[in-house]
Amino acid sequence: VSDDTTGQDPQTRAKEDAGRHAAGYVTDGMRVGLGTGSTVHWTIVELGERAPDIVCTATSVQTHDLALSLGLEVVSPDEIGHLDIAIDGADEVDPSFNLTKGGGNAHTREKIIASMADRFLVVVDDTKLVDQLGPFGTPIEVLGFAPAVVAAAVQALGAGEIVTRPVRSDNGNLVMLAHFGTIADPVALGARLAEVPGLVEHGIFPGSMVERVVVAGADGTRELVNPR
Ligand code: A5P
Repeated sequence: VSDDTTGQDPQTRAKEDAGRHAAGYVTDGMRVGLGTGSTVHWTIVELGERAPDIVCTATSVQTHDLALSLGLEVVSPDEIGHLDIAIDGADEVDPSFNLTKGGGNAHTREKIIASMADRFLVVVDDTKLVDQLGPFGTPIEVLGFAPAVVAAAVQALGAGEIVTRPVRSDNGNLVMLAHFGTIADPVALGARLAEVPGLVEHGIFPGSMVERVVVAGADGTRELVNPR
């Protein structure tokens, strides 16, 4: 019998806990990168409620519209230039803080925003923690010009099934999910994928980008700090 009186299932509640917790890292005067997904959604809601004096940039149209609707100031990445902090979700997190991202088709913009930030924080429920990246699949954003050529190049790097998603990215490109099985060396695979012409961006984020991961589960919220 659950004692949850909020009506939320435990995973939804964990996402809200992690998302709201991370908003505590945002203080007045900061330039803030806002990620995409159902966990960082709660970071944005918390910021909207608290209304600190911040300027934001968004990793997707969805996040842009949410943040604006909550009264946050949102400008383009070029206008903001540099970020004090970026906060985003993830689809997989391994023990070295490597991430799979792109479950929401937004990983290209998310990687740009994360790369602009002094501090990159990740918010997840504990189902996202994995021993090795791979089971989710690796999202790849691909130019529509020669998608079969790109897919063949990705298969040559070890992918089995590659599934094209029905929805394009905010950039108008195709997004595919490439299945490599468990990935022994995600940083090396990411470097190989980055060399494929026509592959705009892949969803492997090296752990070196990540400062900490806020993880929520049934037993509460904890932080994994990357020793880097
Ligand atoms: C968006 O493309 C992804 O990188 C998201 O950050 C990721 O899918 C996390 O989503 P949830 O927080 O909804 O699980």
